[in-house]
Amino acid sequence: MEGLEDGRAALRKARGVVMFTGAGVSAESGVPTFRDPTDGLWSRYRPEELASAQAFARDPVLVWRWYADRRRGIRQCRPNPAHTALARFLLRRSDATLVTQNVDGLHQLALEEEARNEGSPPVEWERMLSLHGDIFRVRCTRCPYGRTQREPMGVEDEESLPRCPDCDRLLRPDVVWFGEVLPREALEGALRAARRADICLVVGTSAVVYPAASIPRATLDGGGRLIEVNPARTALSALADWRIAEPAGRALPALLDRLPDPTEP
Ligand code: BV8
Ligand code: ZN
Repeated sequence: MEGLEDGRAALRKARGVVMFTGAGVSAESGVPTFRDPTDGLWSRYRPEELASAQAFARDPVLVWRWYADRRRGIRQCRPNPAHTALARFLLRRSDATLVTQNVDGLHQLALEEEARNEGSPPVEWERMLSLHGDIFRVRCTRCPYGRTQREPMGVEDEESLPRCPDCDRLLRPDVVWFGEVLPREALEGALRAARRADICLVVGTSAVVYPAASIPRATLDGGGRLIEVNPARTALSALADWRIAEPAGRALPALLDRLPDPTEP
């Protein structure tokens, strides 16, 4: 696998590693990415046309049906070997931080499973950062109410739209829509870790959505280097020192497993 040995050597020497992931890391789990032409009802819309407060205000039933559909699909999905390899690396290396754009919760699931398998304490929240929220959380469009909501949602019409138990206003998916600001602590924590990192491992992202896509660039600005894992070229490929043009489920176990922890004596 081209780029693999050099990438492993760079990770072995690195002090500070940020792993930055997008939808491609969940592709082998069966979660559709944003830029794949999804089939059925949703191929008529671009995500930017549905994942926004304007779309929700205009047609909350359509937007909720899109999210209910995506949740139904994601609920059947399991972490794949890419999620597991990243979780093991994060648990083993206290100088590693995982920053994801994904809202599918598969990184968190893999981390919980690996921590249980290894009998290790859960990773501190500052090292597992979600920039765009969680598709299995809902929050009120007006008051502070919010909760995890994993059960299926049958949204067919106005009457079946989920409402806040405290103030009766509409509930919305607790994700960051286009035109909305990202959670400040997660974004600042991710940028801080990226600036200090020797390596940013960029996995399965087209790197076109900002400000998330500024994370790998912050590593470059801090004098660090990029490893990109993606079968296709992206906006970052020309800036990557190493590219592994393989699916993440195959590349990441080969790249990360059994790497010694340089911080151990
Ligand atoms: C904001 C949650 C403004 C919702 C998402 C400059 C600066 C700041 C903002 C902007 C800017 N320019 C433009 C903007 C606006 C906008 C933006 O970036 N637009 C883009 C389209 C140009 N940004 C925003 O609106 C952000 N907010 O800036 O607010 C503001 C500022 C101040 C004050 C107030 C407001 C908010 C953006 C967040 C949107 N929410 N998700 C939901 O999921 O429903 S974005 C969503 O799309 C994802 O989270 C992700 O970020 C993005 C999809 O990208 P990828 O994950 O990369 O997925 P994609 O399908 O594109 O690519 C998959 C890749 O995987 C491919 O390369 C493929 O080759 C590869 N792959 C496939 N299979 C595999 C694989 N790789 C490895 N293995 C495989 N097996
Ligand atoms: Zn409320």
